[in-house]
Amino acid sequence: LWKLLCTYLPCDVLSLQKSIVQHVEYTLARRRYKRDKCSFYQATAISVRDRLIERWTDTQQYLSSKDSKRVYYLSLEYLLGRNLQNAMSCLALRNRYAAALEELGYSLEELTEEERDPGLGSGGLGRLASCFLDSLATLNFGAWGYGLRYKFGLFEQRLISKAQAEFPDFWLKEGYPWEVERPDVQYLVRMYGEVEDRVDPETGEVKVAWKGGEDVLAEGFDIPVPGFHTLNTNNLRLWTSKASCEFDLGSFNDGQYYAAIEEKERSEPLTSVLYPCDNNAPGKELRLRQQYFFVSATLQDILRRYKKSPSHGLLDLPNKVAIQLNETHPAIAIPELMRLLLDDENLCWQDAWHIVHNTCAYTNHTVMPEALEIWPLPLVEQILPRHLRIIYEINHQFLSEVRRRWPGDPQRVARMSIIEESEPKMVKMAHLAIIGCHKVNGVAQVHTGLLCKSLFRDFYEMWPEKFVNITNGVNHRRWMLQANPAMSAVISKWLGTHDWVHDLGRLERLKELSSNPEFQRDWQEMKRYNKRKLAEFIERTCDVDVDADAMFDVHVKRIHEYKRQFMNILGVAYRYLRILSLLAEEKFDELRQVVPKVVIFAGKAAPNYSVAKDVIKLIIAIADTINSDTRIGGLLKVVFIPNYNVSVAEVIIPGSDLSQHISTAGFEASGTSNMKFCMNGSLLLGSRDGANLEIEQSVGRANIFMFGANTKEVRTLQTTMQYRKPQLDGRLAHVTQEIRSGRFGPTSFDSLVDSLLPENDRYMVGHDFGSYLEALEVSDAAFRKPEEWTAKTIVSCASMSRFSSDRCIREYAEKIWNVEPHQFRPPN
Ligand code: DL6
Repeated sequence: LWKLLCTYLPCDVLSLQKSIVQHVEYTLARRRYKRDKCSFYQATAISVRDRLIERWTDTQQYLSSKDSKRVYYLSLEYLLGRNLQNAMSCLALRNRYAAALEELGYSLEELTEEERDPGLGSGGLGRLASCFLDSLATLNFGAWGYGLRYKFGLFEQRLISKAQAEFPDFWLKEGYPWEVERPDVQYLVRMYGEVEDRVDPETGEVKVAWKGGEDVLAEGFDIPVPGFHTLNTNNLRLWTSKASCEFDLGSFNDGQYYAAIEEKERSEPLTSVLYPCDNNAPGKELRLRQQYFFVSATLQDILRRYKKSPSHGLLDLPNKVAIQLNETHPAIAIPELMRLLLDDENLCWQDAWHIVHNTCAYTNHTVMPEALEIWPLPLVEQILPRHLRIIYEINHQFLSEVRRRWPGDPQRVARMSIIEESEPKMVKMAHLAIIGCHKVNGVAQVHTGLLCKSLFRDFYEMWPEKFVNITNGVNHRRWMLQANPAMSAVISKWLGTHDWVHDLGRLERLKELSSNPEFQRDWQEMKRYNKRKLAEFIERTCDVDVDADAMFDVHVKRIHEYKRQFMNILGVAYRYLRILSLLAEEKFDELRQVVPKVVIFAGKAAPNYSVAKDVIKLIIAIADTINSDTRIGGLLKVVFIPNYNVSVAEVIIPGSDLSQHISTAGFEASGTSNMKFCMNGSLLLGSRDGANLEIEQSVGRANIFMFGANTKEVRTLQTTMQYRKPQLDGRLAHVTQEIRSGRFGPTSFDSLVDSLLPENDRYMVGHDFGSYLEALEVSDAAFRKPEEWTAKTIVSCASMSRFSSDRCIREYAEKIWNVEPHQFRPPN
């Protein structure tokens, strides 16, 4: 009987249909004959989830039986994207589900649209975490992600009165069929209260007790993370906060109904909302509480699982567990793990420190000072009094070592301390993470170089072997196979195999074909098809009609001064003014040379970031003027697509010809959409920053348009500009004058325009503007030669193997985690 029961669910078309219809009727209790896309999407998702769950439980069982080392990825953010097609492809059931649904009267595509993106992250850091989970599963690593189940994800952006307006994103409104609630996985997390020294009467040893305060309950929700064409299925566990007891029965019995539910009210907001900042630390008390709540529940869970095995001694933890901290957001894990080992497990300081240090590693994703987390010491003391004591002790021991290594260098001691001696004193989370972890990594070569040479230089001098670079990567299965089926079909047809899906290096063979006219024809048709889809999407979302034969020039990412969407729109305004002057001067030969262009922007600005919101307003104002100017015909259109998220990116990226990644050098740690665009046959126009530089090495200088100052030049310019103000580029001066004079609507955008004055221009827009326009001209000239352009896009795509998250994960496994993939096979 058990043998019979242990076989996996049937996956023929009829069985899939039965399972979908049964879930509509029995799980959702809806009418199976009623046409209802939402129910059928949910039932299909649950049917797929059933098939994931059996692999998932088997994987976990296998890992426990083999006692394999596990990786735990701790991230306050994930941007998972839609799961339906991804899960079906992983199970190799996409075609069968599509056929099953077709006969039931639904297309897989229309049901896909029913799924809401869980926006549990604000930008590149969260999307990277999701790519990592996918690659970890596909490469057969036993790994879990941990995060928070925010009730409201990243806000929904709408454009109202020509500006960004924010609306809450209640992504759980219809339920989330991919998750499984775990009421049996609950932990208490304490905050506030006091610490007290207690002398053990028998040993005379002083122990610290943390008393009082408030308890919040953490409950786990699990989402299976399937690997592609492998049985290995990992887990993403997201915590939600609950009151530690539903009702205070004492108050309830006293007739104080409201007092009884007060605690419930106080505890639940903890995981209500994601802070929408990207490269900016919000510095709010609730955020610190979220971080600690997340870390404490996660570490309790990891330790509980670890201790389940009778053979495990705690000192062996680093051999069985690797914990990766995604940025400093979970850095409070260092003192929390110390606390659990010292106070709950009664280990001595040296043993506890050995375990923490050898288990944890930290990834840095930014060098921007405003994004580096520091917490007021009095706040840490109030919320986490026990942890502050531990931090003091870590700092004390660390600074003693610094003093031994560099006697008579008090400045160095002050620079390296975890505590900043300001008013109030601050706790520097990055220092805590570096000291507490055995490895620290940056996310692109130039970024890691900056960490070692400037931001963390003192630490690098002390422990050079601690610092490593692991350049970011993206999951090409989502960003090519899923997002761009037309391109995937062309690639597989010409390579005669699908094996590139497992090994992106196989694309190299496309380079030899890059000038083959028939291959080029297929490639161009594929691109036109994707551009038409994008044009329809633009029509639907922006009500602007665009020509799919124009060059689609795309700039999509969070709106931030350093990402320089401002410079892009100034360049667009310049192009518009130039077309007008060619028209006025009747220079028809030159006009014929102008490449028709659709400039596409998308991205969210943090709600309290007024400069970024002004940039959106300026883009919309300029777009309105240009799009309604009938004189320029189809030569230029500008659109701002609202509510950028993973699903919108999956439509935009395959439909692009050119993509812009134009941050000020030294500010963008890596960027990851640059990789996705190249993978989708789009050429990159980029500054000398982040992963752009490594992409340039891979695709070759002829296949990328680079411009502007490099990191070293930016640094020199920033100092020299303080006393030598350069002249504003004449073209830039002209554009800004036109903006101020009302050419693009009544708003003069004074503060934005003033930011271009040399003394204000932190992001070097003025300095780089000239070379930026030149790079645009070079890209226009290349686009005028379709065969050459197509060959470049093919070579660019074929050179992307380094930027797969598979490569990245293998590097983490080898350089940081010291783990091997496992060999899980199906049960017989
Ligand atoms: O590493 C992922 C991603 C990089 O690609 C971006 O360049 C970088 O800006 C982003 N960093 C953050 C930092 N957030 N904080 N703190 O989002 O990481």
